[in-house]
Amino acid sequence: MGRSVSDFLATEARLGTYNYEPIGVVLSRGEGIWVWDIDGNRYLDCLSAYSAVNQGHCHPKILAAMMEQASKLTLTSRAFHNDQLAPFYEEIAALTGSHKVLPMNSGAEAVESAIKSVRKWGYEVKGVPEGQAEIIVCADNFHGRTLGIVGFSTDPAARDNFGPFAPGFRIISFGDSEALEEAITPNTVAFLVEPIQGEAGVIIPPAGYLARVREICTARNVMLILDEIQTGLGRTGKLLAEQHDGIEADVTLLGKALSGGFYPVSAVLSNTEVLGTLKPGQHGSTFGGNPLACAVARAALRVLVEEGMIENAAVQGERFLAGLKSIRANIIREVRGRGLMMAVELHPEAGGARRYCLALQTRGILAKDTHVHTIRIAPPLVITSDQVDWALERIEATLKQDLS
Ligand code: IF1
Repeated sequence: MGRSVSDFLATEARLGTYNYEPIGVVLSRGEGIWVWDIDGNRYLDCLSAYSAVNQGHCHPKILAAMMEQASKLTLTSRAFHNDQLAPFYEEIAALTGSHKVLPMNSGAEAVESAIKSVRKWGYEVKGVPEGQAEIIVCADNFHGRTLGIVGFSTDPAARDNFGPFAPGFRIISFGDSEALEEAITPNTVAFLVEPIQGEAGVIIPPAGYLARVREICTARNVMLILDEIQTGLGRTGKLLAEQHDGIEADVTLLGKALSGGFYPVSAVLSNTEVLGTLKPGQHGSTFGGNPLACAVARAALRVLVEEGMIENAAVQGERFLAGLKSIRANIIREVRGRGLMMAVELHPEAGGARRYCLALQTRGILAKDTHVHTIRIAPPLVITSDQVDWALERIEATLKQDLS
């Protein structure tokens, strides 16, 4: 008899830092859209590790690439070259149309690296006075958990009692292009924004917003940095969410599904100007661009494209969203989504989304609440129509259930 759920949870409570409040399930196996707990119960993963397993859990081809590389060479540091970095650069640049790539590890590291690079571009190319560079961000943003990033968060839980913070950030409302125009000064070097705000609850900006933002940034010589760490790599039904608006960012940030959930891999992708400012000794990381990360990322990108996951996300996302919108339940305030990045916002009278996530768990679906009243729905991009219908049936039953 293995350890019980309560034993796992007690040990975590005793020794672990209490910085998460997980749902009481202990997972031990994953395959495609399914995960199993230690008692053998199967669940549809409707969180996909916050869009890090877009390719589905334990994708066999990514696993094979990881095992093959892990048995040969895992880490050399960037003090030496390795035979996986150049092919990774070629493949990600060709796929995204980027001119320069900076390989990092976590999403937050990619965000921090972009902030450093664009400030450097501001001083050395745009001519902003030393120490005066400004970056515009949006209220309700989520870009990671480092001190630099939480310094421009508007979420008290993310920033309270972590100060003092770095200066040089201006906050505007999301979705308001006029606010951007007004906030730009001669010292503005960049606008950093998520194409769709994920953590905020899948907040989709008005049609045309990103296209207008692109025009403004071009006209004012301000770099547009799109954080596609959650929206990118097929999640919204396109390779990059920016493609819905037919624009190209100056700097694009990727992470999460860049490794299919096998390994922390992130990347800053840019035009030549921004990343061209970094010279030897000015930035780096022990694991950034290591051969194992590159081999895993190459496989993760390959299966995403070759197995039609991006197109499937568009087709199944349309089906899933229409199904969610057709649910007649008084507690639903709004259903939002693009591709397989979806959310169901409940009225406050419903008593919070968490209890509905717990009820979903009893029906074999794992989902996560955000900002108290919203249930995120983001299954792996390999989900089939039958599985969408299977999920919709259970979500509808749960949302119609009287949990009072
Ligand atoms: C947690 C949230 C999601 C991100 C975007 C950068 C990062 C993230 C758009 C940083 C990371 C993760 C972090 C994780 C939970 C999850 C999350 F709820 F926190 F906000 F997805 F919405 N840009 N998001 O979504 O990437 O450094 O984590 O690799 O911190 O609880 P990271």
